[in-house]
Amino acid sequence: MVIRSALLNVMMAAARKAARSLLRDYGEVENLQVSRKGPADFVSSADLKAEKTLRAELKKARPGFGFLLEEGGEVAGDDKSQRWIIDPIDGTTNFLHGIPNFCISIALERDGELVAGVVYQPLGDEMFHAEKGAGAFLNERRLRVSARRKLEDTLIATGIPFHGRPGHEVFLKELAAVMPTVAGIRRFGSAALDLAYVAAGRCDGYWEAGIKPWDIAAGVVLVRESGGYVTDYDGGSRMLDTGEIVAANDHLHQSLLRLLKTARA
Ligand code: 2AM
Ligand code: CA
Repeated sequence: MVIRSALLNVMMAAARKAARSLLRDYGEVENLQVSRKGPADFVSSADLKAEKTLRAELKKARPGFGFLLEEGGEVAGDDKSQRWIIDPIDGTTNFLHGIPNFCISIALERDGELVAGVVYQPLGDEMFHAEKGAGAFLNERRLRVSARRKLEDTLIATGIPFHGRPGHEVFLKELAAVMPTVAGIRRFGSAALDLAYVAAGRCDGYWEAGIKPWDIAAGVVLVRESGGYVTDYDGGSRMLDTGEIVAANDHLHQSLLRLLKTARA
């Protein structure tokens, strides 16, 4: 039996509550695929509804904390030192297309440092959670990053820049550098879950640029607490500011970082 802190319990309960309406809406989205208008408007209302629930639940439990929300932006709290960083649906495009790889992501930042993270994938009922200094877990099971040492054996996740966004050419260079050296590359479409997969040893590494704080904040805690390394492209910890992130197990992080650097040179 894992003993969890009150803080993680609050975060997990909020995620489960928001997931209930999300799952109902996802069921509808699957039906809407065949309509010509498509489910886009429906999905944005599902997103807003989930965010509202998360905000209300967390506010009830910790009234003073501030928020950084994907939809609602920054909301200052009375307690300036702590804020929740929230993505109500990470993997929105998947959700919209009836693909089950999406999640709720909640992180807590205290004095500028990420101290707790929850990534909940409702369809698989996979609750990834971590608190600084207390380890990372998937449901009841303790997580550890993979032990693979050779790049040629590794499965690496990444994200591809979206339509209308910059960075397509740079991404292709990065891909050209990484692809021939690894066993395989995956593009799952949810940054938070990609990081959770690195924490769980399912993937050996992950990189992406142009990413937002709410996509990665919770996943960063998961990777660190499972013994992995997570940095920006310079090897520092300004991922939330730069929107660039490289995560991997302890053996591979430097090699992956080096490959990405050469690609950009
Ligand atoms: P989202 O689903 O919350 O938007 C995958 O590469 C990551 O990019 C996901 O975490 C996803 O988060 C984010 N993403 C998806 N569509 C996006 C868009 N149009 N603009 C910016 N980020 C996006
Ligand atoms: Ca997101």
